[in-house]
Amino acid sequence: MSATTHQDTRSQRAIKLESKYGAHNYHPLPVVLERGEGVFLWDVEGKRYYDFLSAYSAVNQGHCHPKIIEALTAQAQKLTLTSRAFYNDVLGEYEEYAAQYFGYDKLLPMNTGAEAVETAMKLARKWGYKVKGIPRDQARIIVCAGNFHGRTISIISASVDPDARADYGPYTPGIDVIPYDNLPALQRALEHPHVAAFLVEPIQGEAGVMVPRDGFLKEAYAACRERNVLFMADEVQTGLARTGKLLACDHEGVRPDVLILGKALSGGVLPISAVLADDGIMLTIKPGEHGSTFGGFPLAGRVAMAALQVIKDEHLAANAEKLGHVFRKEMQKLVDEFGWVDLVRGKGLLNAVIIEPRKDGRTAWELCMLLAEHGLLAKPTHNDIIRFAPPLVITREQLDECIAIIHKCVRAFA
Ligand code: IF1
Repeated sequence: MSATTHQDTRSQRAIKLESKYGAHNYHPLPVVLERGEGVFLWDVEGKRYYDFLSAYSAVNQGHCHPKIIEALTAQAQKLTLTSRAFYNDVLGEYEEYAAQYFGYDKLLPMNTGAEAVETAMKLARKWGYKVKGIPRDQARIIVCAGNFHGRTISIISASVDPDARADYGPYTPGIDVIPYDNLPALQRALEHPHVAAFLVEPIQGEAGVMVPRDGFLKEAYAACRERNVLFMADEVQTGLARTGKLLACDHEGVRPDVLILGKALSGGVLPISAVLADDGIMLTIKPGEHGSTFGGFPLAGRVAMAALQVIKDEHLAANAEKLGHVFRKEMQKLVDEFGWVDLVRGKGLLNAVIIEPRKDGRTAWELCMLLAEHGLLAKPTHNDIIRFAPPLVITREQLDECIAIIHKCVRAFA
């Protein structure tokens, strides 16, 4: 027990413990959460907040969704993990359900988003050598500047963000970076004969909800097809109804050759991710050539099926589409009224508002602190961008209340 003075609140004690015993790889808002339900979170002092981050779009279904928790607890009483050394009665059912849900031949189950992206990169290289005939160890993968695909060495080798990349070299070779939302740059990069895949976020989340121009995804897909290059969509953050369609690629009718999912695939209950592809790509990986201890374990299978069913049953994509328009319209009023609220952009309920630093140095961080005081949790990315992404189960009344909170805080911040 670390010594704490009596006047320490429970929040202060929790923060002190993390500081003393935990790695300092984050700088969280000073809010200590204890309970979540639907769109709401409560801190240890009992204060209630609207969650406008949704754990970076992992709780699209709302916190502790009863149907997902029920699936978790029921399976947890029976069998949690077998490893893939043996079969179990859940994995095949889950793979069939999810493969048909998204319209692919097969699913490769992993755990975190980064592991799914790494799996997709390995699959692209394997397909590049075995099917496309790229000379051994010469395969190239094209990525976009501003990307965020995870934190592993190969993924940060594709990053241009100094914070994500600095002092982690030497970097994985075979990665070409082009500007995002730039078709000519992609076409030039595709001229290289050894390109196996183009890995892209349909909307760049961490970069600040960068939405490409209409048609970019469709034209990029066509350019890849022309060059026999795999179009791999990282829908870890944009997928699962977040942008107003089941997948962000659906806005342009693009069917990725390789689909990467994570986060809300579990409704925020467990780390569950997946890579989906058709047989011509997926079967290039043979038994023993890839795997994971927990990948696709029975608990994950039951939870993921429940999480996906909730998205359908509760029409989360339609709700995100409808309320996203309301949200951006109301935020635009702030852009029109305050010169330092630069712009709002996004799709569905993945939106960002750009807040210019104030003359007295206050930034989006201070505005987020003010929002937290008023019961709404959001966190800035890259200093001046606030991402607003509530759980997709939010109602119109709840959204209106949150819009009023944001308006009130922006006015007070002026
Ligand atoms: C952090 C944000 C960051 C992702 C996309 C793969 C992954 C992510 C499009 C990897 C993860 C998380 C990671 C978390 C903060 C958050 C994030 F973009 F969502 F805001 F960092 F950029 N593809 N995004 O967004 O999935 O391995 O984390 O399960 O690392 O700080 P993961």
